[in-house]
Amino acid sequence: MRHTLLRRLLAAPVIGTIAVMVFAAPVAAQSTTRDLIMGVNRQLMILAVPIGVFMTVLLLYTVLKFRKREEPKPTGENRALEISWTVATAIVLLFVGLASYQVMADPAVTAPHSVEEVEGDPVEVDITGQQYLWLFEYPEHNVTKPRTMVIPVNQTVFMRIESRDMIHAVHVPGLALKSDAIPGQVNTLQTTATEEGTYTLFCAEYCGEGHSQMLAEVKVVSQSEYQQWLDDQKEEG
Ligand SMILES: [Cu+2]
Repeated sequence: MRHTLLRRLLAAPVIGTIAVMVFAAPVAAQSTTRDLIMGVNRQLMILAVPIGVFMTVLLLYTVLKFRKREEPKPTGENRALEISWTVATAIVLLFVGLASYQVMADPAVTAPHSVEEVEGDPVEVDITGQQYLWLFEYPEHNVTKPRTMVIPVNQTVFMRIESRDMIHAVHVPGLALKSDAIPGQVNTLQTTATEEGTYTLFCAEYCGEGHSQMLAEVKVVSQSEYQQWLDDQKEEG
């Protein structure tokens, strides 16, 4: 009877794993950065949910099964058990470490310091934060625009981020980009947007009374629209 109960309880982690795999199924990401981060998040969830469910079930089972024992006896040494939980923990930590390291070492997550280290032909954008707006400069084309950054889809974009006054932070959740903007220091971001659309850039570091209005738009457009936009800017300038 009890064994049937135990077996039923142990089915929970299996059901949990299946549920996570169904609900955390890969969805089309909007940038290579987002794809990497969501991917490792999914992997870790598939690992963490069954372990969490298994531990909870084990705890409940132990509490229920032994609740009536009046004279509890301490557990003696059990070397096999101790070795197995040490090894199991080491394997879990190794998996978490390797999975995270692979993502963190990717240039789309930890960008190189200079554009020379970027493969291919990246679009360069210098992003400057100031109370309370964002400026986007395209140094290769001599174009500077406030409040709107236009980038081509499926091409690497390399961004240098700086501030003129306070500490600000670039945050584009839709593309999974985030970096501090610090006076006197250049931080970098690199990504390839893979889906056209308009994404909001938020300032993610409280920088004064206009902080909540310190927004910008990131427009991901086709290659031809991007060229057209650049030409228009040059004519205007
Ligand atoms: Cu700000």
